[in-house]
Amino acid sequence: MKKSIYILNGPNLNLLGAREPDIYGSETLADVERRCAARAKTHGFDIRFHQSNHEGQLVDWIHEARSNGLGIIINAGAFTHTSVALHDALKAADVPAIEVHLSNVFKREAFRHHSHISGAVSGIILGFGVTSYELAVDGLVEILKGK
Ligand code: CA2
Repeated sequence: MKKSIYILNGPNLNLLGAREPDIYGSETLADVERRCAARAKTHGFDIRFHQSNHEGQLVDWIHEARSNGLGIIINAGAFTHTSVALHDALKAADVPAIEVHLSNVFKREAFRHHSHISGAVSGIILGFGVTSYELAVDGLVEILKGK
């Protein structure tokens, strides 16, 4: 099986485009997937794109990426600010990971300023809306090509 870039999305990101367009924009998660697939394709890579509202499911996909993935792009949503389990899973992943956020969390509430996962990833991209994901694809590919 050809290895892919895993793109993982956490809680409530299935609502993208349906609410809070002033913060998150009007594109849907399906639009994000299409954009990421197209961007990865220009670099010769395939993606596996997932969303879950459940922490354990995200942990399971990170474990899966250890054997079937080239790298991980993760928008952990609110779990970013709470999850030691995601930190530990990313630390153990053995593949490079990029943390991504649509919004600039540092312009928002103080509880969004701390990330539990930043210390377990190679890079972080935030604040560019849906373009954050495309920039993360480019950044991850840079890391993969440098290996
Ligand atoms: O800016 C980001 O990408 C966030 O990871 C989004 C999370 C938030 O908890 C983080 O602090 C920053 C929230 C995702 C929820 O997405 C929604 C999208 C549309 C409508 C409602 C929620």
